[in-house]
Amino acid sequence: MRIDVITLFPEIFEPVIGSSMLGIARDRGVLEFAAHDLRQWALPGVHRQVDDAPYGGGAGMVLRPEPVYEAVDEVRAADERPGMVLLMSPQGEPFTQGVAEQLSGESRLILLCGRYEGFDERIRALADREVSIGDYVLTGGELAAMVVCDAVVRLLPGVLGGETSVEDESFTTGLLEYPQYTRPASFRGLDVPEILRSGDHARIAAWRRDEAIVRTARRRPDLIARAWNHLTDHERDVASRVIEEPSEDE
Ligand code: JAH
Repeated sequence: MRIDVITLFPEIFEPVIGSSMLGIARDRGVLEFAAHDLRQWALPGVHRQVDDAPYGGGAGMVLRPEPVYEAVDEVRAADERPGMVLLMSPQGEPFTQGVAEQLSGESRLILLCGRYEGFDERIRALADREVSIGDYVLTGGELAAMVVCDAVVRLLPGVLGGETSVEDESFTTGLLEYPQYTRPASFRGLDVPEILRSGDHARIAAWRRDEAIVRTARRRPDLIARAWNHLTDHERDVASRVIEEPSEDE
């Protein structure tokens, strides 16, 4: 996959993309990554302007359309794959594991990161999708773009080294993960549940499924509602008992 990012802060991507799993993906040739400075396409003039005051008045500055359109044209032309254009924005569709899976099937992504108080509405027409990583305001789209890159690239074949783990992760199963333990068996009076040390793999699998349901029902009842049709009668029982449970502070 090739990912091009268009941003006023290209340098903040290098340490993130160069390390961790994204760096490994790049070294293995699974990922080609480039961050482009939007200033390259600034309006002619000493100020190298990319933003301007909003029509109609109001606080702050808005990203102008011309630099962004020229940037997308030129970046797009650098490769024969057209690329899906994504706009990072708090007004976008929620970025979920399902969206990450869809994007991981693309051969090229072009990510647009805004700054200032927002972008000229006409910039939206350039984007195939507008995505939000959550309901909070950032100072720009760059951190959101890095989150999207991380979630998408780790799904590419050859990045995680073929673990089955991707498939039974939270959000892939639609439930939160069950509790995990490693050595020591006892730590500061906190013990690993006996069943996990029993060697009884069938009982361990059943315990983990129940614990995943209990945890999800307590913390994210919205996910239980969504998974309801895929749960067994026993799992629905476990979830219902938790949902009926009086909460701690009542
Ligand atoms: C902030 C342009 N979903 C998180 C998110 C994404 C982008 C932005 N904020 C939050 C943002 C300022 C300018 C984009």
